[in-house]
Amino acid sequence: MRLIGTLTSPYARKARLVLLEKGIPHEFVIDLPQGNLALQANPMGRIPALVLDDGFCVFDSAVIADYADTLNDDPVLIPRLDSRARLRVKRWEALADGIVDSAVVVRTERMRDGDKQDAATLELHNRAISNALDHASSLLGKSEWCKGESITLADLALTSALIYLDLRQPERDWRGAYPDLASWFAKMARRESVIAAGS
Ligand SMILES: N[C@@H](CCC(=O)N[C@@H](CS)C(=O)NCC(=O)O)C(=O)O
Repeated sequence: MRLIGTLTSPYARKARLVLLEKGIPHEFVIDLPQGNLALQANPMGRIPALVLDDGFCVFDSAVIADYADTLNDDPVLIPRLDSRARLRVKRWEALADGIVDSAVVVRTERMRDGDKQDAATLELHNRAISNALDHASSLLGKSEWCKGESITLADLALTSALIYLDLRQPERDWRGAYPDLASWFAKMARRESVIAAGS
């Protein structure tokens, strides 16, 4: 299978981390959003897109993660039998993706000329990020993993979101505000998959 994305896309990183953690053989092919490969695989031209060996195309990152997790049990990243545990992991993913969604809006807004930037949009989305970080930190507490006793999609999605936040909002001192989250992230950043996916 081929995963289409870029090295900086947080959604692509999340999908890639899932494939790497599960040891699913794949080729990572770099293409920009709206690039030829991205458009062939996803009518919206967004990345990531996963092209299966028979040509079937899968998007978006949550669907890719969900599908990839069914391919083997080593490890199971989205609980299968316990519906509340499954719900918790998927809610973590939504929280992490929500951080990314707002960080993308802030970045897009900041790329406009100063006088064209909308202060209310910046305030709304920066506040959403702050609230989401606050929520993530209190949910995580001092636990080793976001959910349960082992790694799940929740850890990978949050790692991906924080890497993106460091890239686009390096001025945001979330480590200072949330030392336990910072320790958890430092441990995640040392994982082979995270190193392989780059930052
Ligand atoms: N919900 C989608 C979001 C994907 C997404 O928005 N990707 C960005 C790149 S980080 C993109 O392709 N943007 C270009 C566009 O929206 O046209 C997912 O999780 O895969």
